[in-house]
Amino acid sequence: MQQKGLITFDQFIASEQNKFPNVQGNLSRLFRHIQLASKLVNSDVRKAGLAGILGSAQNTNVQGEDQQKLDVLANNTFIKMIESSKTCAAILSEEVDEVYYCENNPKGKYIVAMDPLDGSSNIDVNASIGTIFSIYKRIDLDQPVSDADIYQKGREIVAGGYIIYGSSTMLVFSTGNGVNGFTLDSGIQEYCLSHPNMQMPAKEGIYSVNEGNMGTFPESVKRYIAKCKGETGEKPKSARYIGSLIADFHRNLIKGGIFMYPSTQSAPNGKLRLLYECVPMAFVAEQAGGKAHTGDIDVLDIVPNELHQRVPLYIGNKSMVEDLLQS
Ligand code: AHM
Ligand code: MG
Repeated sequence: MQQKGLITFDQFIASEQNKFPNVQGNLSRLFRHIQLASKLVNSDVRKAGLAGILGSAQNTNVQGEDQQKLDVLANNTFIKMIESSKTCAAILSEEVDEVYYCENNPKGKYIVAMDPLDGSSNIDVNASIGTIFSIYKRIDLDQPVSDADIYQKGREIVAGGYIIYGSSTMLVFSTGNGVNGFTLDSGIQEYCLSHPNMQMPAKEGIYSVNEGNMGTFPESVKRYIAKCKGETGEKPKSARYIGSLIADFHRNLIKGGIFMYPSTQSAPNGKLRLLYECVPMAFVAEQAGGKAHTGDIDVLDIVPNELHQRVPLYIGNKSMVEDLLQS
C-alpha cells in the first residue's frame, strides 16, 4: 500500500514543471520516458536468470568490451523509450559506436548520454548494477545536431542521475537544484520520494578502489591509499569495492566515502567514460555537496573531445577528494 504523504516521481516532476508556467513540458516527458524504460529494464533484471538473458551476447562494443545480453536489452529499451518521447535529437550510448540520431525528431531540444547498464561484470553474480544518464540542451535547434551539441562541458548539463537495480530499485537525480532519490514501490510500480535532498555526509567514510591495479597507480594515489589504510598513523578507513560505479558511488553518497578509478598501465586514461559515466555522477556528487576530479581538473570543467573518452575519476566527499589531491 502506498504510504500517506508519499510523492511519486511523476508528481514531483509535475510540481517542478509548474514552477515554470511557460515551458512546453519536453523535459518532463523525457523524464517520464526514462523512468518507464528503467521499469522495463528493472523487470528484465529481476527475472534475468529465469528468462535466459544472463551471459554474453557474443559481441564486443566499440571499446572492445564483451557485451552482455542485458547490456543489449537495456540499450534497446532506453533508446526506444527515449526516442519515442520525441524530445531528443540524438542519443549517445556506451553500447553504440557512433551518435544515434533520432530520425523522428531531428530538431529535438535535448541530447541524452547514457550507460544503459553499468557494472556489467556484476550481472551474472546478482550484485547491484544500474543505468546512468545525462541530459543536455542543444545549442541551436535550427541546425542539425553538431559536435558543439555533443561535446558540451559537464557544467552545461540540464539533468543527470542514475537508476540502481539493487536490493531495491532507486532513481536518484538532479536538475541542478539538489539531489532527490526515489525508491520503486514494486507493488504499485511507482518511484516514490524516499531520499529528499540527499547530501554527502561530512563524515569521512569508506575508500573504494580496485586495489588489484595498485602497482601502476600514480604515486600520489598510492600515498593516499596508504593513508586510508592507516599506514601513516591515521585511523584506518574501511575499504569497500563492488566494481559497479553506481553501487559504489551510491553507498558512499549515503555513508560517506571516496571512489577512485585512477589511470593504470593498461588504462592510461582511467577506465570510466567521461560523457555518460563520469559527468552525470560528478553532477550528482557536486549537487550533494561532494566533489569529482580527474587529478588535473574538476570533471564538470572538461571539454570533451571524443564520444567514448575516458578520464581518471576521484569522486565522493569533498574533504576526501581534496585530501587525495594534496597527497
Ligand atoms: P562497464 O560500463 O563495462 O560495466 O564498466 C564500468 C564499470 C564501473 O561500473 C566500475 O566502476 C568499473 O567498471 C570497475 O572496473 P574494474 O573491474 O576494472 O575494477
Ligand atoms: Mg559503464
